Amino acid sequence: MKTFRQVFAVALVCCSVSAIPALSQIEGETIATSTAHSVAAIQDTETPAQRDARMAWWREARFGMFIHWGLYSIPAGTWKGKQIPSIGEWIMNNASIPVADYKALASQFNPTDFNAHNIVALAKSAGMKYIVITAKHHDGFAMFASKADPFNIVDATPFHRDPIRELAEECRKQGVKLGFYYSQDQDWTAPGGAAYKTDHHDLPSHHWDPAQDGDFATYLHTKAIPQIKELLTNYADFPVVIWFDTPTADMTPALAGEIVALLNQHPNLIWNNRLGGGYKGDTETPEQYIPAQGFPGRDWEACMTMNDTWGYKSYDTNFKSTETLLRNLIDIASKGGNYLLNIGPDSKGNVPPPEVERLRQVGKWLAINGEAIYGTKPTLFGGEAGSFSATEKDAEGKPKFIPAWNWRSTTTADKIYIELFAWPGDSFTLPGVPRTVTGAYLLADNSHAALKVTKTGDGIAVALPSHPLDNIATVLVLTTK
Ligand code: H79
Repeated sequence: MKTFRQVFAVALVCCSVSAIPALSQIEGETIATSTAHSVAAIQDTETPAQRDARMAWWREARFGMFIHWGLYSIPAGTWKGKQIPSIGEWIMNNASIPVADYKALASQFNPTDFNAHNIVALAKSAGMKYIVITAKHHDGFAMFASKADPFNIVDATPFHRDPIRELAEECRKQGVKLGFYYSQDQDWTAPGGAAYKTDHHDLPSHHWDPAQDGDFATYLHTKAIPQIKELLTNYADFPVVIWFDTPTADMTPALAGEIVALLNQHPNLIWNNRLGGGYKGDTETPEQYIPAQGFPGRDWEACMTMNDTWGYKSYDTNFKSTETLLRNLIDIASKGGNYLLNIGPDSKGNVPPPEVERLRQVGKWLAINGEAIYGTKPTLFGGEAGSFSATEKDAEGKPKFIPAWNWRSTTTADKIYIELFAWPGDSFTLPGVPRTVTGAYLLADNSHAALKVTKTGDGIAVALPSHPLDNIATVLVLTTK
């Protein structure tokens, strides 16, 4: 058995970040003294076993639905007759829309087609285990009932309903978990909220309307923190996740610490690495890309769009194929991560049909092959994901990773799953397997008919039928001991 010291040493290496507090130990007890943080976060003080328990459902889930929905679904990418480039939820910033003009959109927001039951059922039919919805994006509009600020969907629109409450109720009924995205730092309609127009996240705020000017700490104390409190306390079992975004230098360690003190009161909560103030949170959040090798030792979640926008844009029809979406899910699972895949409902509350169609198709595959994804561990191999180019460099000047798309692998205690993208012919060979293989079959074959396995030195060859059972990914199961 490993000693407590050994276990903890591993945990520290895994998240070797400056934010981790100095630790001293007395016989199995951890005393955390925060050096970098004035307020120690739960991640700084819990034991590895407590962390595993807190993260268990999230690690099992592997697939979640991101929902970007707000006032930006009304202009839907067009302002004053001009199509505004880039992501739809940024239209206020990208078109430099004055605060009063943007706020006036609220009086037109009446998404009477919104149906929480159908959205949660859609997530379920896609095989998604959790939902994260924009409770407030950078535009500052709260999609929930808020006493802290009147610019919210209940008080400022003819709709007068709280979709977050309706989703929470449906998620409870249908057994889906619910988390809230909250833009804690950028807020383009609140005085003092941050705004930036470049990807240099630590430049000072860049306001385009004097109505945005003000003191950041005052914004935080009068709007963001009170609203985070509302979100943490008004929805019974939820949120299970708080998803922060785009921290700037305005979010000092001391200000972030005030938010952390609130989060600490919810000991099962999971929150991401985008709070700011030096806090690392629970999860790495690669956005719109899948890291070559995941984040070994860290929990991580790739968030991605199905087309090229998060918030609805009427003319963005550049949808990825079901094949790409499904292979992304498998690729991510094989590297130990979660896939948070976005939908962007329109201003009436309808989910765009191409998104519904793709989610249903992914769900059909998962209904048959889900055991190769949910709760699995990363690949035991690694080379199958691709390799680093000897000549090509990436944007940072490092060797470029060239992905390969022949197969991926996921793992459980007694099985190795091989998700075959390209059908290898009449036999699949592995030069080395770090376990003893006791049998093989195709997951989508109802009878689980045994496939012939031949030993080849340290590896195996598995005899396959002539055609795949699924054109996107056929799962070969190796039973192991
Ligand atoms: O909520 C979604 C995005 O709105 C948000 N994060 C995801 C989950 C996000 N905020 N910033 N970014 C993503 C990346 C920033 C891109 C920027 Fe730009 C480049 C900001 C300014 C230059 C994109 C291009 C937005 C405006 C122009």
